[in-house]
Amino acid sequence: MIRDPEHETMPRPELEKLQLERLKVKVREVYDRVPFYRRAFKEKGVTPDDIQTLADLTKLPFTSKLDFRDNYPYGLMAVPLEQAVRIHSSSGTTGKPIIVPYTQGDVDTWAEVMARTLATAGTTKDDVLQNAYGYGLFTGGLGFHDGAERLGALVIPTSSGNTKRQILLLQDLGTTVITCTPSYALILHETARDMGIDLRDTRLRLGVLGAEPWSEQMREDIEERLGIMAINVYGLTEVIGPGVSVECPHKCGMHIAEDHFLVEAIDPETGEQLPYGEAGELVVTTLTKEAQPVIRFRTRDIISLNPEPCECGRTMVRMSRVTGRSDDMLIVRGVNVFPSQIESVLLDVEGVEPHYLIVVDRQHAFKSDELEIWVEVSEGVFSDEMQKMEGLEKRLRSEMDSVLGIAARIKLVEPRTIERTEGKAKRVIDRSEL
Ligand code: DLL
Repeated sequence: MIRDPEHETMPRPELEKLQLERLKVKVREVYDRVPFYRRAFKEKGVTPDDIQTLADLTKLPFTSKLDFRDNYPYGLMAVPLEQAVRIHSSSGTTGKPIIVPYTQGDVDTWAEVMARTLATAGTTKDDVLQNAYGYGLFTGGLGFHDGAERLGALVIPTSSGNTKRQILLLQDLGTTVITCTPSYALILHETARDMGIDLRDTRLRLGVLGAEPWSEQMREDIEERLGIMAINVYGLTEVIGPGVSVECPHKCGMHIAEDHFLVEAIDPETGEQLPYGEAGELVVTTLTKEAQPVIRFRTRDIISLNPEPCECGRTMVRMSRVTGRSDDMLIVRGVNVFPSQIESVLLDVEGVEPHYLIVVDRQHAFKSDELEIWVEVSEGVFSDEMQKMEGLEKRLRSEMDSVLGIAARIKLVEPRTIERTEGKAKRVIDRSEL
């Protein structure tokens, strides 16, 4: 359902006009109120008056995670602290957490954006939505909670973890929509199976899954195991949390809430803006955030943008699945490869479970001659004769080589030996952590 047709199906020229109006206001606001931005603008020799068209965006400086660290905790705020009503946070890459304050206006906007996000994914007010994203500083829990309530769905705020109880509630309360990370969806399936429950026999029909990278193959696995449609949802703490983009049931890219977020794809090396269709780093400028607007935030997420109208009628630009983060790219004998590509190849092979670990030697800064991949094999295969295991190992090695061009050492492990995590899965691990 299109919850907000006025914005979601707005003709592009009108949408761009709205974006420009909002951009001008935000740029002026941060310049006047946030010393960090004023300084950064001055260094680039740009003032708010230079922003006359959307193309002028490229004149503005980028913001990065490091700027959050340097201005920790409140240095990027554009309103007095008394106007903030909530804080969310995520772990930074360099010690200090990322802090994001929200005004009441921000909380309201976000709830509306999330209601729209859930509606786009196919949720209605008649759904029973079990929210298994973690509640707390993480944006997943409260973000989905507020959006689902705004939509009028019945929310079960289980948070993540306590999986047996989740299954019990899911069955007894007639959950129709589950919201959690893709890896937690698999844990739900595994735990249900242990309890003798087939999730395909429950009322569960839809999963709105995100917060971590996952492949198309992983989607197929989840849809099959849980008997649901699995929809991809994307967002990040620095710009709001979940709600930046989401797929509609056509599953052909995530619609960006462009009336709130102005997006670009850039070349991560040069910072140059890329044309539609080319893979690059997603950069987001918030158009409506009050407490802590961000200008040209470099997400590190690699995506491509598609402006073609979608069959669903929405005119908003779609972004592809995140294929990797510019900082988690592995280099194996000079070949660049993202963990998600490895996942795609693994899960295409029969007899393999969607649980794996990529073991790297960080001493060599992600550069190695050979990669080690641990992967769980299915029950049937594991109990079978040695020969089958060897065949599988060989097959995986040759697929890695022929599809990705990398040499990988494959270690087949027993089902359920790789550690499960209830939030975001950790797929790449340093040898020293083993
Ligand atoms: O993960 C917000 C969120 C919550 C999104 C619930 C979706 C659902 P952070 O913890 O700040 O925020 O992590 C943001 O997670 O830059 C991506 O690298 C990654 N990420 C988020 N969604 C996806 C997705 C939340 N659908 C970082 N696919 C982002 C791939 C994703 N990566």
